[in-house]
Amino acid sequence: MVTEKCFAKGSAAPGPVPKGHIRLYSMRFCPFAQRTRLVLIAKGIKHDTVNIHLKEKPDWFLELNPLGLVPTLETEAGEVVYESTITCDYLDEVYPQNKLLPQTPLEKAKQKMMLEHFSKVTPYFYKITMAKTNGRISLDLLLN
Ligand SMILES: N[C@@H](CCC(=O)N[C@@H](CS)C(=O)NCC(=O)O)C(=O)O
Repeated sequence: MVTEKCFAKGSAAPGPVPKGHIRLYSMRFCPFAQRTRLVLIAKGIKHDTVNIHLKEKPDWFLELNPLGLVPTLETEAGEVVYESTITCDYLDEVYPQNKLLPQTPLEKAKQKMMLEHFSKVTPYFYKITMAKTNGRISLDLLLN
């Protein structure tokens, strides 16, 4: 079994971002962080991952991102980027290999329209994972 360390309030900061890497602050079940993770992997970007306990956030994490949200990226130079779609755009621009995002205005617009469309699904993800209905997921739960 793989166990990943999770940083909670009071835990020591993870230290500087390793040379040649970028750091992803994440939470294992966060669908937004999954976007950033997919881009990091698809582009073969060297990175380390620091999982944050989102109910007990360390103070040093709130200093990096006052909104306290994951995904958050930190570069070797200490620059911070957050908001999942912005982190994906940033990674695609900074790391030129395996371009993922379209280059023409129309294709860019189409991509954004699709993202907008599929973003409506994300709240349902939470309803499913947070569901406690005797182990059953009812249709009501998905529709309300
Ligand atoms: N709009 C943000 C949403 C990110 C988000 O809501 N992440 C959740 C975890 S899935 C979070 O960090 N929650 C902590 C909190 O709300 O305090 C994005 O796309 O990055």
